[in-house]
Amino acid sequence: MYDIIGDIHGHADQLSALLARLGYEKRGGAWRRPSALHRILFVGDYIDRGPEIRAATEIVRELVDADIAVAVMGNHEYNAVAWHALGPEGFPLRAHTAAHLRQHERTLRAFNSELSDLLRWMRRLPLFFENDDVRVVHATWDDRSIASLDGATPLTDDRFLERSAVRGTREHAAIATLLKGAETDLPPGRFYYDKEGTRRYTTRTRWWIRPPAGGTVPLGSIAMPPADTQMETVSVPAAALNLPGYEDPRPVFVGHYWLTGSPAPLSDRVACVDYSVANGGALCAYRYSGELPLRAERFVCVPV
Ligand SMILES: [Mn+2]
Repeated sequence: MYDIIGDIHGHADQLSALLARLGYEKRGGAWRRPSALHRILFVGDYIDRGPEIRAATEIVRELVDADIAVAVMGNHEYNAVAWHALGPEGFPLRAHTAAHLRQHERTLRAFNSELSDLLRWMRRLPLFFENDDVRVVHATWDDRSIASLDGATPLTDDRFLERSAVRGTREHAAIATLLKGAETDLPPGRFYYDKEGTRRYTTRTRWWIRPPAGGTVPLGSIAMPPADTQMETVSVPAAALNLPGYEDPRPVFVGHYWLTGSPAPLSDRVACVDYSVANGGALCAYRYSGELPLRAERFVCVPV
């Protein structure tokens, strides 16, 4: 029995409420689960944006330490590690721009910039998790990216961390794909504005779909929201798309995509559990017990 929990972003109250709904409770200072068969899988993005980042990370860390949960890394944890690490020339690996600061400042404030313990923990988070039953990654399951890594926790290596901040390296490509999502270029001249008002010339894709070998594909059929609705009418050459597809019999659970509306799987074996708690939405979990196809009724959300 796996309870896969979506992006928390410092919303400790909703996390506590969701855990209670799922039958987890803290008694006498120790976390208890509904049964010894239950296990929590967190999909990443514990920090930034929300009001109780310290409390949220404490709960996640307690559950991991108690061997009740596994927590994988989200792009916000990666970005925080890179923000606080210096490259060989003495500059931060993630530039301290205004836009990057906006994403991270709530965490800086919550910890009074005393993040060393949290940073050590975040650096050790695995980039993905898999066992015989199930797989979890923050944004995209991509066998090629995973094969390019030296194990699930490559960021503990200083050299890997440094190189991951350099565009064009295999380390950068793997982090971008696994934690930020496979993207594809929009046709020349096309763009849209993301939720932070930044112009985007690429779109996140429905990476689990393998496009046909030849011909063209309507962009709307492979683009992930948010995107320009006019893209529905634009077709791109299938050869230009580099989508990994997903055909493994084990289901894969992701976060990251800021979904809204009524929770439902993305395909028969791919489900996103991020329903935008940091943007007025819900904190959701999927309670998985071996069923395929995955089913909308298996989502548990607060509020709702
Ligand atoms: Mn994310």
